[in-house]
Amino acid sequence: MIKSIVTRAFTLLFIGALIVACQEVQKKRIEFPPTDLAKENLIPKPLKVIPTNMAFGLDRYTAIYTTPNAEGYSGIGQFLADKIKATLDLDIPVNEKGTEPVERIIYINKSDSLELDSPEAYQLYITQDSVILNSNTAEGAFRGIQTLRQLIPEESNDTLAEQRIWPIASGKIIDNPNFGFRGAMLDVARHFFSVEDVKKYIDLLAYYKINVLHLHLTDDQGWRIEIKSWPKLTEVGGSTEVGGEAGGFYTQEDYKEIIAYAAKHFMTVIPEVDMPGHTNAASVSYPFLNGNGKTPKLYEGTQVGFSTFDTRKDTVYAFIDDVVREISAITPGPYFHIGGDESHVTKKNDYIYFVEKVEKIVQKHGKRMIGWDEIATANVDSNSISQYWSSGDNAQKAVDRGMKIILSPAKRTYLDMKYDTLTKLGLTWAAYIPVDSAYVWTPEEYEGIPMKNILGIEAPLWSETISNIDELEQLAFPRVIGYSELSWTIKENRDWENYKVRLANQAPFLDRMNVKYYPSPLIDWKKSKYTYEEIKKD
Ligand code: TNX
Repeated sequence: MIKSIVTRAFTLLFIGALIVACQEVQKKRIEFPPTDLAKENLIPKPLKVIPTNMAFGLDRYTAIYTTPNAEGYSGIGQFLADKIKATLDLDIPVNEKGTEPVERIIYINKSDSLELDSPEAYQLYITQDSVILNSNTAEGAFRGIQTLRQLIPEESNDTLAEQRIWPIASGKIIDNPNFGFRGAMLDVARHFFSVEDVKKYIDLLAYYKINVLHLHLTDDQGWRIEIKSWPKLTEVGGSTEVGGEAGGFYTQEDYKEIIAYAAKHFMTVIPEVDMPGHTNAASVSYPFLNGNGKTPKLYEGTQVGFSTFDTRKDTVYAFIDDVVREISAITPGPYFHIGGDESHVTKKNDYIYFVEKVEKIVQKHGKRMIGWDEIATANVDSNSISQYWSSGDNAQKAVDRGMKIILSPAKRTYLDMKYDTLTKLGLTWAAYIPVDSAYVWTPEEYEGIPMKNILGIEAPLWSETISNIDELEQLAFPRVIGYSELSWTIKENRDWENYKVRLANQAPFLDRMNVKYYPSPLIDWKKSKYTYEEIKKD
């Protein structure tokens, strides 16, 4: 109580000081031509945008201040300053006096407003002299910072002042996500992707407020995470990949580096160890695991559904216990994904027995189990989560069990599906998914799954046909940007015609980040280094 009064008093004092400071700088204010906050190309579109048709001038007389002693806030201020430095080559001091006098302030404020009713909610007030970002949590502040980054123009407006100045449209933004789970999955098993590749993907996803990265760490073609108690998994099982290249794996230190990088971007990592099918790489490493009656050999093809663990051996569960324990110990997020898809050579009863046993192991290690939609055929806990990829029947079973569902319908969200008949990379088994059909559907009303069962949306990128970051980007971008909006923005605020223009305007950002996005002919790209014609010629 007393603490809260003291906090409030300090906040009020600070705001008071801010108002005085703002009055001081009134005289130095620079007038810009009218800018309309409502016309900015924000993705995902915020809940409410109220323009006031003026602008805040970001320049070298700007400083960032964050609420003192609020955990995570100064780091977020620094994150913003680093991005401004990298993009605009502008040094903005954070919570300290810089070399220049301060005329305008970006204030990142931890509030305790009841209006901000979810952890990721934030409000942004932009006036001519200050930007005030309010959030109750560091996570909310981080999401708000992404909005602010998107509002900073790529080009400065130098005609009005002696120094370079970047006008930010004024007004108020009130924002809050529709779904708290907004994910992307990367298959590092079919082809391995380096820590640096994953970090770049995190950078890009975070800019669009995606907050979950699901890593598909094991499959028939490769085991990609070091397990100290079972070293052959990576020595043998990590040595190949689709097409016969050398494969690779993350040491536990590498994995921790990814986790830390994701955490800095307020992103939860979900590790997946796919079983009892998709386990050829594990069984080659330790043949006692194998349950399909054949001698396992390293596999570099792309077929699915031929492998299975032996589900009736205690030693198999002792092995799984070690794997889940070691990975859980270095995974701060609440989830562990057990795969469970396409176990075509596991007998039905064995599959059910397996999933129920592994669920207990996952829970024993303090994690909440996620599995592909087939897991709902077993008698799993209502606290476990089903990831819908293909079967409406399985989704219904999950609903009947009171489970939450992650929506990843293959024909809508699979980033590895080709855009159209001209796309070289990707598969077609579920659908062609052009940029519009990726966006124009309603997850809130998908196949009768009640809204209360939907945890969120995730876009999986399987890697049978992609082997480097450029190819990854070509399949993921621009579609993954659309999934960010589908999961953050409420239905009433989504509209293809409007989205299409905002997407076209992402080109300068994507180009600057050196993202080899697919320049879909459906979009009138603002400025694109890679033309549709070039891709067609490939
Ligand atoms: C199906 S989706 C799979 C993956 C493949 C993918 C290719 C799912 C749970 N299993 O093993 O990589 O199709 O699109």
